[in-house]
Amino acid sequence: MKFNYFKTYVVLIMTLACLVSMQSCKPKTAQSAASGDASKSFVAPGKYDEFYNIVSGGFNGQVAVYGIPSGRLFRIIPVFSQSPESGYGFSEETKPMLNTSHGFVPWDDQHHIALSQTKGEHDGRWAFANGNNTPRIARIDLTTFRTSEILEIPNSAGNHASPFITENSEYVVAATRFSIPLDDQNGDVPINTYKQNFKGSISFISIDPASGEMNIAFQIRTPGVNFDLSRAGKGKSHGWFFFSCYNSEKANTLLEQNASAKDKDFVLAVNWKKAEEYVKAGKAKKQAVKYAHNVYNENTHTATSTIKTEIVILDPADCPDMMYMIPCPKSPHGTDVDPTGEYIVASGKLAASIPVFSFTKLQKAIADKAFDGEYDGITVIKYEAALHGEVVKPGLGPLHTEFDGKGNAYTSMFLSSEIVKWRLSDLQVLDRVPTYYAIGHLSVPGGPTAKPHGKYMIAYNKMTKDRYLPTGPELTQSAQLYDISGEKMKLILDFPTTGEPHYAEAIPAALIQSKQRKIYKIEENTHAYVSMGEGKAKVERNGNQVHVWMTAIRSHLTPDNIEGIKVGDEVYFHVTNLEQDWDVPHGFAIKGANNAEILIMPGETQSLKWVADRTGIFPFYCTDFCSALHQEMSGYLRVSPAGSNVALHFSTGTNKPAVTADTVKTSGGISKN
Ligand code: K7E
Ligand code: CUA
Repeated sequence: MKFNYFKTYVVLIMTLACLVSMQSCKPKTAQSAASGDASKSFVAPGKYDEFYNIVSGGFNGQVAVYGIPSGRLFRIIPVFSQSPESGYGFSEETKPMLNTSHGFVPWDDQHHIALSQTKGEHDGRWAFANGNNTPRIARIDLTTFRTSEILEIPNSAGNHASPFITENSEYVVAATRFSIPLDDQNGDVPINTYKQNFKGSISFISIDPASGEMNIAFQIRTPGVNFDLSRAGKGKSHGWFFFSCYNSEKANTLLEQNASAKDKDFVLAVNWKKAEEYVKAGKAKKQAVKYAHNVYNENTHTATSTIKTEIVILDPADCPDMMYMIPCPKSPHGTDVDPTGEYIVASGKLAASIPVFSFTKLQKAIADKAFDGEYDGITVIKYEAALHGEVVKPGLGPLHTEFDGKGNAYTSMFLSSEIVKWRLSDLQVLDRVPTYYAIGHLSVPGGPTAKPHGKYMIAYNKMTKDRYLPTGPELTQSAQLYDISGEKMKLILDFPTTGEPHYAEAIPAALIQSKQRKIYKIEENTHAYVSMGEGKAKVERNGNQVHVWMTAIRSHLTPDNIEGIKVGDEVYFHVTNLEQDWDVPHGFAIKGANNAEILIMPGETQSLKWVADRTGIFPFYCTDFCSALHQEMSGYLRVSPAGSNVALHFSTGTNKPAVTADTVKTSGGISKN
């Protein structure tokens, strides 16, 4: 099929008009939006949802968990953010999770989710999530819905094409959005030396099959383009990865024009099995870099952060046949692989059509040497030689494509605010529905796997003007649920989301539900400051640091009277929750704390640092309504002047007479009921 330049031009003008106004074009059919069969999304009170929907939070740095089809919000998981609700990123134990080579970075921009797979299907073990801004990948454990690990990515800036996973969770990949001088080069160069000095990189991060732990197996150095998105091959294309890239112009200013100058950019096809061979053959060179690897240990209940200093990197010049560039109109965004692994759908967000590449044809093109020169030393495949065909006039601003496992694809159209359903075999458009408005990603449960559950589709929208009750200058983003079980897509539910949703995956509840961790066994708690029972509660001073070994059980804290703290002391409350029942967290908060509360799960120990800044009495209390006597679950801490001789003293349930330094050195009285 030939490119129609005139049509392209007309569509481009329309596209640019939308872009310039920074708005998507509202669908003309907006008025019909009120209809929809809401009963299909109804989950009766007391009944469970069919799917967990794990949704990126965009600029809030978190991940949210919803039920599908109800749209119920179950949990917000702090990942690249501090959470005043749980103490994540505030407690002494979890602060190391947010450590990077730049120090403590408590925010990121979270766009993509990848669920672990076995044989091309979801296995319900882990969710991976990217941080764009300070390049990182996190692993969330789906038995605890907590962040277990965060790995920083060196040689990267804007970790956008990430994380995308292979069909047996061999790797998650991370390709850089911004090319930059590599980390071991002198980066102090004029910005307009972009073409000489700026390089891209792709990281292949291995996943330990048992623990899930991530490790940068190798990187590939690439031309200085911008990588946008990616998908692993599967089935017949297992062993390959496909990355969309834009800014093949290598512009370093006014990208909205200068990175849109060329008619085509590329999809980079990487043969990662071949890359593995090159690494084994010793072709990868060591490079000195600096990146943090943070791991949370469920026995010590503590994260450790390790700064690593080396990776190995492949130079494509040393690795023939490892990767190829496929020309692709025009500033492609999503690149998605269908369930069979045969079709690679690249959505040129400024293009008039959607090119669909064929893996079989790509292999043939390579065998036949159907090449079209080189780009920065990388062989370019002839566009037509790899092309299965183009979806003609799909809509404006195609971004992302998901699949239903029945031979159909669903592409989100940002500018024309719609989803277009089309057939993979003959590329015919079958149906289109409006979204409200400006859809980014979309998700079919199991959509990126070899076996999608083609029943629902969820759209994630950037704008909701006129759609919900307004809330001042900032309006909510939203998700919309469509029934795709029939020929026509049907809107069945709208619900607001937290943060800005980008990608999301949905997974059958049955894969996760029964595996939930209910408690941490207290006998397995090896935290350095655990109190194994109330009798072990104590307070110790070490210079101006005071450590409080505290326990929490319905409905008291031990100790609950603490004296002998002095202005300037740093007090560490190490609170062990002695409960061994499901869903009985206790919280801990103290007046004047500069950080947050901590919320401690049964069997867990967490620590809050607090500095005594003035004399007085400081109440502390449990923040989680844990029993009828929750309001009684509290205590007092007395702060004396810096030079005071009030001795350190602690108790629960005993009202000893006032003590002085002469009578008590370090003592405690724990009442036994
Ligand atoms: Cu399209 Cu960052 Cu995946 Cu958002 S990206 S929409
Ligand atoms: Cu413990 Cu409220």
